[in-house]
Amino acid sequence: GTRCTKMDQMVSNFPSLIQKISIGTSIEGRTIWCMKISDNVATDDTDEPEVLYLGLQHAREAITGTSLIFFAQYLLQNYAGNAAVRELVDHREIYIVPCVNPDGYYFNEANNPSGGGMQRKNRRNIGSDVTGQKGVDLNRNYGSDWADCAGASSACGSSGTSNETYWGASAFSEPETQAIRNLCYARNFVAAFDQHCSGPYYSLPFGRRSYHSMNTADRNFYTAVPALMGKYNGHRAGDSYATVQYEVAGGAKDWWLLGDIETYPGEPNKKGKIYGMTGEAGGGGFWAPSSQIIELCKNLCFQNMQLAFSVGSYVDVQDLNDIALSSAGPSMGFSIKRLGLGDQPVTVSIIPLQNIQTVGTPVTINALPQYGDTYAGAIPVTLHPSLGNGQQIKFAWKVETGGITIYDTVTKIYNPVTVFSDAMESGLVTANWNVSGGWNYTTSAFNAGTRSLTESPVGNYSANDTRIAAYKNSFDLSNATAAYISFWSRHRAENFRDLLRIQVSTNSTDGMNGSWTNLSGRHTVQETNSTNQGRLGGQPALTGIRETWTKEVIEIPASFYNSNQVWFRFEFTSDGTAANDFENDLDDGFYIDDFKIVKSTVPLITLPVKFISFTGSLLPDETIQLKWEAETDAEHDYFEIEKSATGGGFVSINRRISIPPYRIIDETP
Ligand SMILES: [Ca+2]
Ligand SMILES: [Ca+2]
Ligand SMILES: [Ca+2]
Ligand SMILES: [Ca+2]
Ligand SMILES: [Zn+2]
Repeated sequence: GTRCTKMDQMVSNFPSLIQKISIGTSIEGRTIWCMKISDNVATDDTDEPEVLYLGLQHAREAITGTSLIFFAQYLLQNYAGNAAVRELVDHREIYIVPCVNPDGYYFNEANNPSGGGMQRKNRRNIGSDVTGQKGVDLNRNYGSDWADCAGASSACGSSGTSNETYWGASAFSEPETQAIRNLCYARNFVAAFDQHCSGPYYSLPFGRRSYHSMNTADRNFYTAVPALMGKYNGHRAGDSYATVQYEVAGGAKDWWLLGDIETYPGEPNKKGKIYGMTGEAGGGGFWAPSSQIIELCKNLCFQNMQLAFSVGSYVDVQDLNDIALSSAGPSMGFSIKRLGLGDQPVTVSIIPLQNIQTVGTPVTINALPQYGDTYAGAIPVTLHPSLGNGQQIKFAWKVETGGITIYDTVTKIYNPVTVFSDAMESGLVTANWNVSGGWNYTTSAFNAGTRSLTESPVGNYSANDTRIAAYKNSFDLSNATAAYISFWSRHRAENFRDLLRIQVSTNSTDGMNGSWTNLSGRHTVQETNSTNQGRLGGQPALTGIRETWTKEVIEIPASFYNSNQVWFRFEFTSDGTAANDFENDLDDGFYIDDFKIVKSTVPLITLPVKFISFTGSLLPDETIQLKWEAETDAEHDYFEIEKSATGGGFVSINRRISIPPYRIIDETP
């Protein structure tokens, strides 16, 4: 009931952005509602890629419906003030069915009004009268591998009508699955997401792993995109068995990818290939405690946005130049890699932010035909003519494709002092690093040259590992005005469980002993463990899967600039393996290349922006609203808002283009 009220409120508050559409009727006669969110929502804009989200196929998995209502509200309420949300809503058609199984949900509501009801299936009048045993499991009723559970456990699916996974009398026997099927026939979904709970996983095709194999391009999509979606919720991705530890037949995700594929566009009762996946959700049990609801909704909101970006043209951008600039007229290199399922032209430009005099023309890449294709290019700039050694240069890569804009802010230093650098190309690892636990140079992966540094040179790391690589000399930051660590990394590690900490110390004598501070960089995450069951503990680390070489840049906090004996190290740690947890508990680990520590020792020129006011306020949903007023010059394009709990190691919260009023929300203060 509450959900329908919320939907009606959203429709009346944002009538040009959201429609509520009936897609069918449940077995007990309730309407199955779908929300469509897009600009000009009444118009079917065939240029805008379509994405589908389902909640409450399983009626007791309460957060699944709640999180999709939250997602819809987030898109609508932030449309006016958040450029990324606005671009997404303007250039996608987002379909959300928050409650596929209204009868089961109402049954739980009627019998357990304060939560905890155990009805999972729909309410077809079949099966025993014991509470929770009637009905058909909707997510075993789809048409791929339906009722084919040979050699698998009963969680795969069951012919027993009272079983929780009863697959129904025939594929698509149920009006609820028919409604989803017909919606998919009628639309052109590129990807679809089926939200379940609980457990921090993305359960990918295939439900029956021995029956199907995946081509390389699809495998690359199903590796890169779930890794992005899980950046802040600690989800780990794999097929059904790898994640939830049982196989599934007749699930939505497999039918989306494999079922009823049309041979020509618009063929009746057929659909295109839809990149389907199942998401579980963190937190405990089917009915998350109220203390977890907001956090879970935020985590799932980020995930849902990442999937929506990925159904259209969407790319990763990497800044290629060294952090130390030695030329007054450098050519700034970039590479882009296709991450999205669409392929529109990509335009790359540079927004000068500090100490840049002129910028060359933007570069347009017309096509990246295959998933994962890359393109490397460069844009020349000239630096401010009187720029002194040690001064900072700041700019942003602005990457526009299919109506989506991606920014990447870059800091460089003009002729800094190089404290230490290692391209990992020559000699023994012990010439530069004090190592424990197996770190060594390797030829099996590299960003440049032929070698990199890795914590597990032979195969996977082990459980309960601690492996350290420390730069073998301390260094002097007592005269520093800025100091940065820069390196490239590529990694496969169990998300939020197996971690690479980037650490500095001022009281070590060998890089091993002493007390250490974890630094945050561009790609580190530092969530708490409240719903993801991970090991981050609110401290920054690199973790998860990133198979593309990625530049990490870390600002050493100013609190270290009073020490002439600073130590640096990488600390890799893994959790213990757990039964019934995750198949890829152990993985290949981290590769590090082109490592450099630089510092500046001159007084730094500051940005040409004068702040008039700056205020922060705590909103009822536990987010922080920041507002400010400023005088900016004409060259100024946007504000990058960064935060830190310690006065150093700032991480980006958001960006705001330079059109007042300046206002952003920190979703995770
Ligand atoms: Ca539209
Ligand atoms: Ca190298
Ligand atoms: Ca592990
Ligand atoms: Ca390895
Ligand atoms: Zn479920």
